Amino acid sequence: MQEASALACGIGFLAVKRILNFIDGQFRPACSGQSLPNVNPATGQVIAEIAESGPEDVDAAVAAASRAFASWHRTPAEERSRLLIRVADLIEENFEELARLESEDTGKPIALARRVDVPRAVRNFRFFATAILHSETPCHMTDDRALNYTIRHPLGVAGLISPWNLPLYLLSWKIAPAIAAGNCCVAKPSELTPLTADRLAALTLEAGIPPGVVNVVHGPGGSAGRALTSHPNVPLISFTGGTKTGADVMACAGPLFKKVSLELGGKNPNIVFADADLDEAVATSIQSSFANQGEICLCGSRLFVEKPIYDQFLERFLEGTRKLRIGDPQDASTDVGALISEAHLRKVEGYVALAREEGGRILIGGKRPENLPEPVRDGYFLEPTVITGLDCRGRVMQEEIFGPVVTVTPFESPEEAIAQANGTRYGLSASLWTRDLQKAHRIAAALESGTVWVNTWLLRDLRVPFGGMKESGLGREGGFASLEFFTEAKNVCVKL
Ligand code: TXE
Repeated sequence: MQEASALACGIGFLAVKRILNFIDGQFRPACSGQSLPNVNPATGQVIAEIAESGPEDVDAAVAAASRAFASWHRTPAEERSRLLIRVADLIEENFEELARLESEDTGKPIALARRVDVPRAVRNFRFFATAILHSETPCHMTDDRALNYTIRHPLGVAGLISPWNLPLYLLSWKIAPAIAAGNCCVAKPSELTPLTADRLAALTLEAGIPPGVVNVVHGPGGSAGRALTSHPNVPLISFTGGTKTGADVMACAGPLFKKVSLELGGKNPNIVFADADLDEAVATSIQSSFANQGEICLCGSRLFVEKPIYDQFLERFLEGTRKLRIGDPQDASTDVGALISEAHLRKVEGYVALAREEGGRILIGGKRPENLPEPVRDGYFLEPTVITGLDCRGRVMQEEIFGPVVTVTPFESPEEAIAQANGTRYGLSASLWTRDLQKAHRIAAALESGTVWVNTWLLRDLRVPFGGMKESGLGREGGFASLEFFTEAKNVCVKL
């Protein structure tokens, strides 16, 4: 199957994979015949060529999905469940290959891909495969006069657009509930990270998912992605990506009255009170600042520390950060890998320069690491960077940087911490650290944030509603919220 999806082709002296679209159970090149280079950000080398798709390819994928929908939505839930569980099993069987591909494609440490990305893809399929066996719809009597019950229908073709930071994790988070609920889908992964989407497409076929139920179209957001968000036969869009792009998705989907779910950016506060367990708060804050090079929408990029422990916390935080090993993502001991692209590295470096202009102090990092070993010498790396002394209203503390950069700011009272935490246009997630649970509940209630973690970070239970407030998104996915999003309710009222 893999041979079919990734044909070898010669570019200069390098043999690179050719990533094709997956439409109606077949791998095929883009209608334009054009392709885009796909770069390993740790080495700067081209590792694949991907189909550069446009509206014609999306049309073909939507047509295939529409045809498949006729029988897929009638397939009994038990059978859909069995097939999804088979996909989960196949991801597990191909665990090492998927972890390696994810690391090569994104620059993330392979240890992280093994610990987070691939296991979560397995869980996503298992979770929704079993959720559909346990969901029910409401039914009630209107006095003695009528019986009301609700039917939930899948909508048809779901358009699923995903980003580059957690490619397999986020794509499977969309594909699994979409098809579990009886929809067929056209997925558009990020053009920067097509490799695991390509493998997943092959695994769905191997699992026995009928052709056309899952389709994958590769290529740029402006052509392939837009063709999907503005397609009249795609009634539903689930999008994860930048806030600006989210606005464009809404502008395309709005006039067509599509159902839309948007998971967008974040500028998440991480608030540490003086009574916190300092060991845990320091260790987890290092993770929440720099995991995946800070390229997780849930990273705590604004750290607020209560004055009495500010110096002590900062000292220990810097000490721990200095110990992070930056280098070859394929080395199992690496903690911090490469950023996704040279353009993104420049953007993040631009924010470091801006921090200096805004009066900030770069305590550590802020530059590319020196003396990296040969295979990764030209990769897009940036040292974990800690900045203090910034005004909360400045651009560095207001805009999403999406890199290994964290700001640290002292606060004097819970009220000040809440005001600072809520003082951005984002509202995705927040962490707070305290041993006083009453205080924790009070502050959690006051934070404008879709998720609040207390004394932890990134502890994800797939049943909970997940999404952002303000400009961090629209709608909730996760658990039954996903199954609701991927279906439409119909009330049937029977007069007795
Ligand atoms: O996201 P984009 P990018 C944030 C982060 C990052 C910024 C840009 O701040 O720096 O977004 O990242 C497709 N119509 N996040 O450039 O452009 C695109 O091809 C339809 C936060 O990757 O939003 C890709 O598949 N689709 C985030 C997907 O949208 C379009 C994770 C996301 O790309 C499109 C990643 C269009 N007009 C980045 N333009 C999170 N919250 O998890 C692009 N796309």
